[in-house]
Amino acid sequence: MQTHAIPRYPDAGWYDALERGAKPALGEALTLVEAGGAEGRALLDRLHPLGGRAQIIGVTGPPGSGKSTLVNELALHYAVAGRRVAVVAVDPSSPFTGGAVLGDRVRMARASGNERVFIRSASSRGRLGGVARSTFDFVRVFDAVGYDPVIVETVGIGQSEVDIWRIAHTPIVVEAPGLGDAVQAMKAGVLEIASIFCVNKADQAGADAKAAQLAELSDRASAHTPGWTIPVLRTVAHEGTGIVALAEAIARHGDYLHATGRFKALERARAIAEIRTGLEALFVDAPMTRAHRDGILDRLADEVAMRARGPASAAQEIESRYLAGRATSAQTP
Ligand SMILES: Nc1nc2c(ncn2[C@@H]2O[C@H](COP(=O)(O)OP(=O)(O)OP(=O)(O)O)[C@@H](O)[C@H]2O)c(=O)[nH]1
Ligand SMILES: [Mg+2]
Repeated sequence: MQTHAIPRYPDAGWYDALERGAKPALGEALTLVEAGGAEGRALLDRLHPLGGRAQIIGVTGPPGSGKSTLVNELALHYAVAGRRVAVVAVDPSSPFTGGAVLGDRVRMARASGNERVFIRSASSRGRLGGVARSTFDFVRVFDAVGYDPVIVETVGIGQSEVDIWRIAHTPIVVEAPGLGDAVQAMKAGVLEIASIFCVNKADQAGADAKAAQLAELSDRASAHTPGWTIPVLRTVAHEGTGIVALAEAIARHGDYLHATGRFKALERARAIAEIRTGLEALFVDAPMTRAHRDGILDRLADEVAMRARGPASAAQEIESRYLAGRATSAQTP
């Protein structure tokens, strides 16, 4: 086999390697878009026309229900079938304290060693709003360079995770016996948009009760999805049991989305969410990050917490320091 030097960004050879989905170029591309600079944005726009084919699978559920283990098995299933599959593991840790998904690295070790699987975690890396934007952007890159499906794993409890969840074509809720409360999750709006329910840890006591609970929710939720009955599946992720049936249900759901035109409708909804995220990046995340860097956020936080001024006035100060020029030019056509 001939050996070539690894093409460098931004040579033409690098783009070719990226568009073929080559791992080194892909890793660099993700780092570039994650940095959020002009180069990353230009790259995303360049890749944009290539995308729109991948089925995006969202996997959410309470902590410890076995999502990462399940995603690992699912990714291997697709890899064995000859597909290239990407996993985005969303780390919802605080933007300024950082965090790691060490457990996930262990749980997904098997799949990450496979040449057809690319796993990347999205964390906020010190920037507010970074998780949602990184996740959107990573999914777009993977889709553009031929990874299909793209699986996004996120803990489904907070509001921001629900937002990330909305980019999925096929949202799957993973519950486990004795863990989490389906009704509680429903309050967070997660179950309302599920396409597939999965009772993982079906080897444990209480699986029947959990399945019965989800079947009841499926009856109610399926009323909102004409033509699609939300299946309640059982898996034992660490043994790989039930993975084939899960993959079949995901494929059927993909067919349903295309046949009913819902795939296109979801793409449009995602476009709006991405435009919003882009605006938030410009008008919220960027000034907050700069204020943090300049020490102004700290001072304002103290002043507001000590009741020396109101939060609106603090927001006003950040606006006039970092956005005033922008606002004026935005208002002038
Ligand atoms: N008995 C049993 N254990 C399982 C099963 N699936 C996963 N586990 C175990 O459950 C634990 C949690 O699994 P994870 O895959 O990390 O769960 P998770 O939902 O990704 O957890 P977070 O990412 O922290 O929210 C691990 O120790 C797994 O080995 C299963 O089907 N049965
Ligand atoms: Mg996990």
